[in-house]
Amino acid sequence: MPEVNKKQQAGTQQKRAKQAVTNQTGAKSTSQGKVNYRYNPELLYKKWSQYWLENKVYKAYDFDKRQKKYILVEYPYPSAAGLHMGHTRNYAGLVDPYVRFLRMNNFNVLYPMGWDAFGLPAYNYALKVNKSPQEVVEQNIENFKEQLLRLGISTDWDREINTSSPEYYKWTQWIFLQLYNHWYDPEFKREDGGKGKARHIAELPIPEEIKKKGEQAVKEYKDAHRLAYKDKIEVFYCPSCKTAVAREEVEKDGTHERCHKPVEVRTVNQWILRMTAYADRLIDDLKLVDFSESIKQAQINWIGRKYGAEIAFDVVDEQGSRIVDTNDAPTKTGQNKLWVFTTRADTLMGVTFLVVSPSHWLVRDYIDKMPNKQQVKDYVKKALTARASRNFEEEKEKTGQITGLYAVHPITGQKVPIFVTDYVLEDVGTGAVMGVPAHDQRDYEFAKKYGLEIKVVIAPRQDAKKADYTGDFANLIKQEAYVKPGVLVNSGKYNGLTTEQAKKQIVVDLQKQGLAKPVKYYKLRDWNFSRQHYWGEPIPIVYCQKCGTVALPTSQLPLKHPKLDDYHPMPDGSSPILRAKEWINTTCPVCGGPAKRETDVMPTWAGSNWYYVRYLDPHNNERLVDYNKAEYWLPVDFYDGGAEHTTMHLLYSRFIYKFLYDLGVVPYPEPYQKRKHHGMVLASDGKKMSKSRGNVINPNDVVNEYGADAVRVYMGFMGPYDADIPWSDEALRGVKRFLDRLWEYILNYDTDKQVEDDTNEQDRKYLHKLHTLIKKVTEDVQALKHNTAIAAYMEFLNEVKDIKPSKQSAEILIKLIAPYAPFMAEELWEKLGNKPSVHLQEWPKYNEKYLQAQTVRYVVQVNGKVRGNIDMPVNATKEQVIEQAKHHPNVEKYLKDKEIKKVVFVSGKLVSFVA
Ligand code: ANZ
Ligand code: ZN
Repeated sequence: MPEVNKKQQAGTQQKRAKQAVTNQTGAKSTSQGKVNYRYNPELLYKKWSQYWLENKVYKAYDFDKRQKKYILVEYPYPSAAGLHMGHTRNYAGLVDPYVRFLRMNNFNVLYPMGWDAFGLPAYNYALKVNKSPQEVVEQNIENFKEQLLRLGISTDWDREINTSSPEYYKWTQWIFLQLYNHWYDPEFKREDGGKGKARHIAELPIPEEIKKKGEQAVKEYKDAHRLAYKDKIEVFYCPSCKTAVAREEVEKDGTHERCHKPVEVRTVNQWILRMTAYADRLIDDLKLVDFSESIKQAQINWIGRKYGAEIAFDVVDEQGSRIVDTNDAPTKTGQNKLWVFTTRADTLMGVTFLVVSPSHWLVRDYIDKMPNKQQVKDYVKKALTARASRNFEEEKEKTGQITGLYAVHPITGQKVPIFVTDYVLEDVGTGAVMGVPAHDQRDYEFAKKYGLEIKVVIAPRQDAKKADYTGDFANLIKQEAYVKPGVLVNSGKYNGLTTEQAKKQIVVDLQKQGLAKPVKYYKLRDWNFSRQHYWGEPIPIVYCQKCGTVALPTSQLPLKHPKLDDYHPMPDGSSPILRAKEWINTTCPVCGGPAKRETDVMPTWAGSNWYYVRYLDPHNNERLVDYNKAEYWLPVDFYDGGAEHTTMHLLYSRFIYKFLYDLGVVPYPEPYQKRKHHGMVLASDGKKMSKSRGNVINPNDVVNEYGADAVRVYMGFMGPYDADIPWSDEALRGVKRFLDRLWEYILNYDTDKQVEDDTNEQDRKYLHKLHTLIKKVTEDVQALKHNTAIAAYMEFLNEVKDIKPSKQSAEILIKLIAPYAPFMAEELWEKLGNKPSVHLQEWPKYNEKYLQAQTVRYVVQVNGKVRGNIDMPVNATKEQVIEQAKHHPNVEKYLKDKEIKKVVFVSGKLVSFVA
C-alpha cells in the first residue's frame, strides 16, 4: 500500500478543501441581504474527516484513567459490492451515535473497525476478475474504508485490522497450534473456582496399557485427545463451491448458504476443533453476561445438553457367533461392542431391534460379514446422497435395510436384528440407537413398516398395578408410541419402578458389568475446521514420512500462502493450493527429512473468532495481545451484531475466547458483557433488499445526494434499534429538511445574547424546552432509542423556530446533534467561533430547575365569555393572577367602565369576572 503518497495527497486535498469550504460554506449575503447558510456535505466531509484522522480525535487510550467503554460492532466482510445499507445503519446510524455520546460523557471509548477478509466470496470474485485474492481484498478494503470515512464513523483507525494480512493471521495460526498442543481436562479445578481446563499435551496422562503398546500407540492416544485433531468424518460438501461446508452453512432446504446450490455428504479426513469440551462452560457461563433471554436460549438449545447413557450390545451372526471380537477394537473408543446412546435407559427391556447410521463403523468395517451385504451397500449409497438434499426439519418416511446381523440384549441375552437407517445420525451420540417401538415414535413407525415386535414396558401406574405389571398393554398404543413417563412393566425385576428410578437403576446395574455408562450428550458437535480452497489461513501442519503429523514451530509463523499463476480449483474440484508443488514439499521441522504441507485452510470464522482481542494490541509482533491491555479493555461492554450470528460466530468466538482464557492469554471468563441485535433495513416494498429483486438502495448514492449527516440521522430516526424497517425516500428527505432548518436556526442565533435570562418570561420558557430536550436526548441515546431522541429534537425545533437562541443555547443544540450529524455539528461549532472538536466537548447537562413546566395557562372570562388567555408562573398567587388577568388588553376592554361584582378563581385554570 502506497501509504506515504496517499497521505501527501490527502494533505493537499485537505488544504484545497479548506479553502473551498471557507469560500462556499461560509455565510453568504444574498442581494436581499438574507443569509444563505446552506451547507455542502461533500466539502464538510473532506474538511472534517481529514481533521479527525490527523488529530486522532477518536483515539482510544490504553490505560487511561477515565472509565473505559469497549463498543464493538461485527466487522464487515469487505465485498466487491461495497458497503450495504445494513452496514450503514448499524455502524453509522445506530452504534456510532452511542459511541460519540459516551465519548462526550467522558468515557475512554474504543470503537474499532477491521476487515473479515478471508473466505469464499473474495476468492470467487478474484476468479471472476482474474486477479489474486490478495489484490481483490486490498482493493475492496480501500473502498470500504473510504465509504466508512464518508459516513463519519468515529473509529480509532490506528487499530484497523485485516484478518487476511500475515501480521494478523500469524496469530490465528498460533491459536490453531495451541489447540493442537493442548487437550482438555474436564476435572481440572481452575483458580477461578470453575472446573475444566485446557492443558498442554505433554501433561496428558497416558494409560499403562497404551504405554505398553509402544510409541506409536502413545502418539495415537495423544492425537485422539488434542483440541485440534484430524478425523474421518462425514461432511457436507458443496460441489459448486468445491469445498466442505459446516452444517451451519447448509440451509434448511439442503443448499449451501453462499451459492444456494445443493450440498452432498462426503466422508473425508478433516481438521476438527474439540468444541464440545467447552460445551458445559458455554452454557453455564451465560449467567455471567447480559444477553437477552432469547439469545441465551438459542445458544443453550444449539448446544443441546442432555443427560443419558450409553449401553453396550454384542454383535453376532445368525448362529450367535461374535462378529466384532475383542482384539479387533474398531471404534474410536477402542470398544469391541456396539454402544448405543439413549436418554431412556428405562425402556431397555422394550428393545426389539437396533439401528445404526449409514456411516457407522459397523457398516464401514463389517459389511463383508453381513448376509445382506449388497442391499446394505445400495441402501447406504442412496441414503448418503439423499441426506444432504433433504429438509432437516421435514418429516419423511422412515426407511432402513436389515443387515442380517444381530445384537445381543445385555440383560435378556435375546438376539434382535440390526438395521441400517438414515434416521440415525452419524454424528449424534454413538450413531447407533436401540429401537424401542412402544415408546419412541420414530422407532414405532419403523417397526410398523418392517413388521417388528412392539413391546410395551412403560405404563401409567394405575393400569400397571391392576395388571400386576405384566400383560401386553397393547391398548396403550393405538396409532402412536406411548412416550409419557410411567412405571415399568414386563421388565422383570424392574417392574414397578418409575421411569426416573429405572433410568438410574438399569444403568447402575449394567455399569457393574462394564455394559453401560452414564453420559452427558450434546447436540453440539465438534467443529469441522478444514476447508479445501485457497483463501483461508493455511493450517500450519506438515506430514513427515518419518515423524507423521508435525506442527510447525511458532517461529515459522506466519505460514503464508503460495503464490499461484492460476487460482482456479483443480479440474477435480480440489484446492488450487495443490498446484504449488514447491510450497507443499518442505522439510520436517523435527527431523529435517522430506515432508508435505497440509493443503487445507481454515474457515472464515477462524479470523472472526478473536478479532476483537487483536484490536487491543493490533501491532504486537511478540504476542497475540498484551495481557495488561486485554485486562484494561476487556470484556467488550457492548457488542452489536446480526441475529443470524447468535449460534455460529457468537458461540465459536466464546469457545475460542475460553480456550485463550485457559492459556492465560486473556483475563475474565467471558468476552462480551452485553449483546444486542440490530434490525435490518428492508427495501421500500418491505422485502429484503436483494440484487435479484432490484430493490437495493446503495449507500453511496444517498450519501452523495443527501450527505452523510442526513443519512445517519435518518437511519437512527427510521425506527427502533432492533426493528426491521422499510426504506423511505420521503422520510430521508424530511430528515434532510430538518437538518437544513437546524443549520439555519443555529447560525441565526441571537448574537447579542450570551445566555438566556431566566428571570425573563420568554427566556424561561425557552430554557424549559431546551432542558427538557437535553434530558430526553440524553436518556434516549443511553437507552439506544435514537428514533425518539431525534423525534424530540424535531419537535423542539418546530416549537422554537421563531425564537432565536442565545449563543450558549445554540452551542448546546450543536452538542445534542453531534452524535447523529457529526460533520454538520463540527462545522457549526467552528462557525460559532469555537475550536474543534465538538466531539470532544462535554455533553450538556440539564438543569432540574428548568424541567418543571414554568407557567400555567389561565383562561380569562368576562360574564361567561372567554376574552383571553394569560400565562402565569406556576407559583403565582391568586392575587397576582387576578391582577394580571385584569390587565389583559382584551379583558380590559370588556371590563372598562364596569364594576367587578365577583371573581371566580380556579387554581391553574380559570379566572372569571362577573361585572
Ligand atoms: C431409546 C429410546 C427409547 C429413546 C425411547 C427415546 C425414547 P432426545 O430424546 O430427542 O433427547 N438417538 C440416539 N442417538 C441418535 C442418533 N444418532 N440419531 C437419531 N436418534 C438418536 O434424543 C435422544 C434419543 O434419540 C435417544 O434415546 C435415542 O433414542 C435417539 F422410548 O433411545 B432413545
Ligand atoms: Zn519428520
